[in-house]
Amino acid sequence: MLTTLLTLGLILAACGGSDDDGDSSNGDSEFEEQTWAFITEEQEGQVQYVYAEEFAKRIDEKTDGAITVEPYEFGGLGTETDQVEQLQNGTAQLAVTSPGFIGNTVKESQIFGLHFLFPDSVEKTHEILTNSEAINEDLVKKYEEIGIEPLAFWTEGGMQWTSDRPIEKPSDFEGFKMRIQGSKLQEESYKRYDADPTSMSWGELYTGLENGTVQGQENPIFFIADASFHEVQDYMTISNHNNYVATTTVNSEWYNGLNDAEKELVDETVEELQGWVFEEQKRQNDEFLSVIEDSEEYPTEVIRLTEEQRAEFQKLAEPARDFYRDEVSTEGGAILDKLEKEIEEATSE
Ligand code: 6CS
Repeated sequence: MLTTLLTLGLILAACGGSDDDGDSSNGDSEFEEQTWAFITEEQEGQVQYVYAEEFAKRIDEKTDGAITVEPYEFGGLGTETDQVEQLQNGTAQLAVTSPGFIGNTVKESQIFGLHFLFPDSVEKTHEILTNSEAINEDLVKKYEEIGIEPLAFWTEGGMQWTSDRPIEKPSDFEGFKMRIQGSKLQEESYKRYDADPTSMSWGELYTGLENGTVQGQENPIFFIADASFHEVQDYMTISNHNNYVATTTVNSEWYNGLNDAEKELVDETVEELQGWVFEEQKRQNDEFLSVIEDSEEYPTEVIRLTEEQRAEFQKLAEPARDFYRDEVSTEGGAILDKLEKEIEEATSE
């Protein structure tokens, strides 16, 4: 019921604009008055949400208040997959989406679920996500096929494991009830370590970890601390086995219907935010590491994997690339081949 009411509110906000007298022109701006809904999978203060807020602030400034962007937190609009539908059907104009949830709709996006594909360095990963042709041209086409236009791919930071037991080697995962977001490839990746993966929305995760429905999860450090997962977990392994890749996406029909000035405004702002969000995730991940390490009330042992330990996981994770090529999509296989070459080039510089 609450979700229905909130969704209705979102539709009205998105369609209604902010003009009481029905006149949608704006004397001081070249832009028509209008309101765009921007949904995120996170809550106030968290990286996706502050990204949407910063986008809103810049659009407001550039249009002298003619265009209002309304950021929506995760929680009120249904599950993460409901949010993908809201973007697809145009209820929302913009959204930050994650491959772990959109992966069953845009199969090829599951590429981001592969462990040890991107370099250990978050800076390098950011560069690759920003410049890769495999991602920004080939993968983009796969989203377009379902009415979604991705405008930027960016990292929310390296992924780390939290657990109820120390995770230092692949056999520590044996029979381990691991929470995943929901894509087939994430499932396959954890099966490679003999873990027992279970899909779950992050809205259920704190309780799931507390009552033992799942024993561990993966996320960037800022999210682990801000969502308080460390309170109900005893260990955090700094594994950087993967990156949390977020995607700035828009409804294609809406985007293609924008006039040149509006389109330029959106594109330019997304481009500006690419560097901004890199710094923001870095700041949050650095700051929240101390929150976890210094907590006396909820002590969490932080384990830092050595290169040799990471290599053990990497060896088992590699064949998941064949799963992606053979089972996820043969077209995706071509994207992966190209991306692997781009990563090799970027890391040998
Ligand atoms: O673990 C998750 O599902 C959540 N993690 C992040 C970093 N953002 C939103 C997402 O739903």
